[in-house]
Amino acid sequence: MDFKRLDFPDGFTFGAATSSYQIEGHAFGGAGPTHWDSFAATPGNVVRGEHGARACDHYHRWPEDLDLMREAGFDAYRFSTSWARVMPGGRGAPNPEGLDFYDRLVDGMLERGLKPYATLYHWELPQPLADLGGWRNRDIASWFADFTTVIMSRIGDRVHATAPINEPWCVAWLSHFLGAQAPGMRDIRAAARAMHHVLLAHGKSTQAMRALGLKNLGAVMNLEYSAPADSTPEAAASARLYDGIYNRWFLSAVCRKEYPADVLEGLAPHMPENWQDDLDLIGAPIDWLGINYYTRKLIGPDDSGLWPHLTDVEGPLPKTAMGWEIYPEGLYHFLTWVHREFGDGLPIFVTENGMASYDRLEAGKVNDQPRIDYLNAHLDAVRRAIAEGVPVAGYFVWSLLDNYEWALGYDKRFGLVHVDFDTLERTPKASFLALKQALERREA
Ligand code: PNW
Repeated sequence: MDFKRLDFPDGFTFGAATSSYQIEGHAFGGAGPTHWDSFAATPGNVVRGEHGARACDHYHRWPEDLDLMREAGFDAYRFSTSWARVMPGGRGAPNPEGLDFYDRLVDGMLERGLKPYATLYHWELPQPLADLGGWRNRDIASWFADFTTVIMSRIGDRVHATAPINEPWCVAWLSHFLGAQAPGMRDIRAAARAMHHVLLAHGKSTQAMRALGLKNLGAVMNLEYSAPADSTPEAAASARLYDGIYNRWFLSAVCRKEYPADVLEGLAPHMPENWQDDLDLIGAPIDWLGINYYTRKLIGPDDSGLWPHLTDVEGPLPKTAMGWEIYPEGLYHFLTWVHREFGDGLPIFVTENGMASYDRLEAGKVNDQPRIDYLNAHLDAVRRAIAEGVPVAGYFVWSLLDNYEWALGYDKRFGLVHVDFDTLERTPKASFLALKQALERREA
C-alpha cells in the first residue's frame, strides 16, 4: 500500500465490514425465513437463483474469520445482526441460539482486540413482517425498536458503536422503486413510504438504545456522486434530483430534521400522512456519521415526463466488476461536503469502501492488484480530507470475505480474502497482505 498506519491520525480506526445474510448461512442456527430467501427463490430476481442459505458458512467458521481480522492488523470489525436469526418471526419470542451466536461473536472480537461495530439491520427482513407490508407498513418502526431492545440488551454492553440501519437508500429506493433488491417492487408510493418508515425506524431504534443507556450511536448512508452526463441544463437538473433522492434525502432528515424541498415536490403526494410529525424523532442527535462510498453516476437529461425518471449513462472511467466507475474524488467530495453541510462536528467514518473483481486462485495465491490500487486511491482521498480538517475517524474495507453480492450472486468478489464456494476455504489475497503490512504497529 502507499501508506502506513502512522500516516493517519493517532487513534484512527481501520477495519473491515461484512453483513449477516451475505456471509453467515441462513439455513443454520434456527434463523427464520427472510424476504431475501423469498426474493432469491423467485426466478429472474437473482443471478443463477443464488441465495444465502450457506453463503460463507460464517455461522460455523466465525473464529477463523475473526482470526483473519486480527491477522490483518485491523482495529475494528463492522458486522451486522440478522433480525430473523434473533427473532425468527420478526416479533415475539427470540431464538436463544441466535442471541448466543452474536454473544459469542462479540466476545470473540474482544478476545482478539477488535472493536465491535454493529449494524442492526442489513437487509434480511423476517418474512412474516414482509407479509404484513414490510417497510411500507408504519408499524415496522416499532417492531424494529423491539428487536433493537432484544439484541442490544444482550450485546450492547460490549459493542463499541452501533448504527441501526445499513443504507436507507437501498432499503427504500433500490428495493421498492428500482426493484433490484427484496422485495423487488417498482412503485413510487411504496418507495416514498419505505423512505419515511426506514428513517422512522432509525429514530425509534436510536431512542430504544438511548433508553438502554447505550452510547456511540450513528447512521450509515450510502452516497453516490452524481454528475450531469452532458452540459445541458436538463442533465444538470436530473443529476441534481438524483443527488437529492440518493444523498440529500436521508442526510437532511437525520441531520436537519427536514426533507429536501426539490425531492419533496415529487414525493409529497405519495408520503404517509402526517410525516412531518416524525421528523423530530428521526433527527434526534446521533454521535457519528457513516458513509459507504463506491462510485459515481453520470445522469443524462430526461424528457419522459415521468417523475422521477433518471437514466444513467455509461461513463468513461475504468470500472470494477460491478460496472461501477472508479472515482476516488467522489469520496473526497463527500467527506468534505458532509462535514461542511451536515456533520456539525460529528466524527465521520467511511463504513464501506471497496471493489468487486473476478479474482482467481492461482497456485494458492490471488493477485488482486486492482483492489490494492483502488484502496490506495480512496485512502489517499481520506487523507486529503483529514488534512483539511474533516474529522474522519475510521475506514472500513468492504469486505473481509468474498460473499453473497445480493442479486448478483457469488461471482462478484469484494473480499480481501478469497472464498472457494465449494470447499469454503479462505485464502488471503494480495490486498490483504498489503494491508497487513501497512497496518503493522512498530514500537517507537
Ligand atoms: C452496499 N447501488 O450495497 C452494501 O452495504 C453491501 O451489502 C454490498 O455488498 C456492497 O455495497 C456492494 O454492493 C449497495 O446499486 C448495493 O447503488 C447497491 C448499490 C449501492 C450500495
